[in-house]
Amino acid sequence: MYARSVSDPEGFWSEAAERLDWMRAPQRIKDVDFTHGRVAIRWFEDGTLNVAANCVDRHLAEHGARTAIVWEPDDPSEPAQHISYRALHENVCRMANVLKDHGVGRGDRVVLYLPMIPEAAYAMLACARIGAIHSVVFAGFSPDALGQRINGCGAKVVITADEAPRGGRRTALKSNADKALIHCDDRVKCLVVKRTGGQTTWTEGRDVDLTAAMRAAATDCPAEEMGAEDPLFILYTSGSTGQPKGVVHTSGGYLVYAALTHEVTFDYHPGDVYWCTADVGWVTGHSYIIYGPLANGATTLMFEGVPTWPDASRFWQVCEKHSVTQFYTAPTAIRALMGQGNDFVTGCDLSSLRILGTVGEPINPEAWTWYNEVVGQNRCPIVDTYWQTETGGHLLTPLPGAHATKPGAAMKPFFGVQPVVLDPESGQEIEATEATGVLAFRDSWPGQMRTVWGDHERFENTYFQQYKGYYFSGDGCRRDADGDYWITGRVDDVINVSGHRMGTAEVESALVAHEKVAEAAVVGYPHDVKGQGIYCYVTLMNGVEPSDDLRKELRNWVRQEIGPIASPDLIQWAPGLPKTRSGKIMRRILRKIAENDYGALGDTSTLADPAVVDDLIENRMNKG
Ligand code: 6R9
Repeated sequence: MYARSVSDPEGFWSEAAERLDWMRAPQRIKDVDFTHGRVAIRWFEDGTLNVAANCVDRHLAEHGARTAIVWEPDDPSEPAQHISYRALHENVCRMANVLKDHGVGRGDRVVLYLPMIPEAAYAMLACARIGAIHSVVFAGFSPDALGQRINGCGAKVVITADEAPRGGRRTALKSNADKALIHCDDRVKCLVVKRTGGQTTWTEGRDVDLTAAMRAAATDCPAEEMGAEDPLFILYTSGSTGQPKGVVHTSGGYLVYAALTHEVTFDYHPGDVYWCTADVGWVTGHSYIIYGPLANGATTLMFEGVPTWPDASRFWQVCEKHSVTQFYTAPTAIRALMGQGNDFVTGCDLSSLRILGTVGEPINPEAWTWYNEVVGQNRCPIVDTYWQTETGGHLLTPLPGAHATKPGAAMKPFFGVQPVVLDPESGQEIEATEATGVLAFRDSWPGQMRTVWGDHERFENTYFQQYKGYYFSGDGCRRDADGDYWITGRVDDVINVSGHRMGTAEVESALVAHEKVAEAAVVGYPHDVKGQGIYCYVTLMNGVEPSDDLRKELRNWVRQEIGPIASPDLIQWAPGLPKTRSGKIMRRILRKIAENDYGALGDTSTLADPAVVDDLIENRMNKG
């Protein structure tokens, strides 16, 4: 199948597209140009469909009573919900009608800032149903970050909830949205799900009780006929420079790819209960909680809580309670749970599990082995799925039962995916089987992003400029003697903290926005649980005294500017930063110091003032 998928992509993908219900079946399958200056990616472009109808309506006739979503709330004493495809249809239609009542239509943008509740799924599918474009903002982002994203895509409506329960605590989402909306157009409406019933302030004329409005709305709503290349969603993600980019995914190709990868990678069969622990605020939640599984008529579990509350057995309790068959999580969660000891796992009945998955960052062999032996009891294949917000779905992964697995390797390309290892300097493909270099892809797959929202030039420059004719991933990789792929991590200024992508430039600009900070440089360093931690070198304004209180103040400042996920782990006071004579910060050196690897600093002769390096080494924070 793989050989055919690359020798006859048109044939392969036109057959794969038959898994969807099209309103008009596509005749033109693929039209792709990776040439910098005229990058264009189109799949199934003359086809029309509705994504929500594919994820909901078409399952009604035969499987209306089947559970579409199992919802497990934060608090285990609150009852779980089993939402059938029929109930899903009703709720999606109700929400779609509320959106229409507030003037939302084809092509309009809607920002979602929600907990992991069924309404998040209803909202995404309601947008898809009426042809609106959703942009989900992770509920852990700050009001500032939310405001930027509302303005960035010119959203007409924000959908949020009063509060988000997580780990027994509550985040005041509505009050965050209030703060964000101060900086947005007055016409932006705010629809509020009543999740906890907690106190909120209300702005008449702007705020709408969505729970009540849905109750009053009609239970059917026609599905718009959309072009395959009409945008389905925008999702902001971090890059190596400046502001996060709005990654744009379209309807037909994205859904074909999300559905096929979900079925094949997880060996999904009817009757399975599939659980992906991601948040819908990330791409993994989009493709592998909502779109892929629902397009396949699957039962997908949605979890509101965290792995360690009420205690570290929660994941395994949920697996037992709902007889989960496929379990898909991130290495950071596996490492955190591994550290709590095996009793939390072995006390639960995990005999229903068949396949385990990981995603988000390289998994270290110790964590892989623990996952395999303790959770999977040596009988569940582990799929280590490598992919990105930009790629829409899995690019490299072993297929369970078909491929060997190796602890820490993402193994093989998915159908239609053609990885190459490039020499980072020359940009030449390394032909030898064993190779180390940067990871790029020759040719397109249907789930690939199409553009950066409002900035196609940035799309071309980020992914197609450095290595001509390829999609460049930003990751380094190694291909071993068997031809299997190992991801070695980002080669740009993106760091991966607990599986969350962050641009070091974003943290730097938050730091320098503080009145006491003159200059800042941020790098990643190895962290036992998070994979990478955030290490900040900070130069203070003249006359400002460094102190632990100021460290705390800066940490809170960054949390406020970006969100808790961007909290600095270590802040080192740096009287000076290592710079070239032309004033460029030499991050390579800062990275080495943060990694505690200062024996290998390399060439420091181009530094303007080599003495700053000695000072930084002497006062480094990461002594471990
Ligand atoms: C899906 C997702 C993408 C970056 C990617 C890479 C890292 C993801 C990985 C992995 C090694 C894996 N990454 N999966 N590294 N092995 N199985 O995580 O999207 O948030 O955009 O992050 O994550 O560095 O470039 P996103």
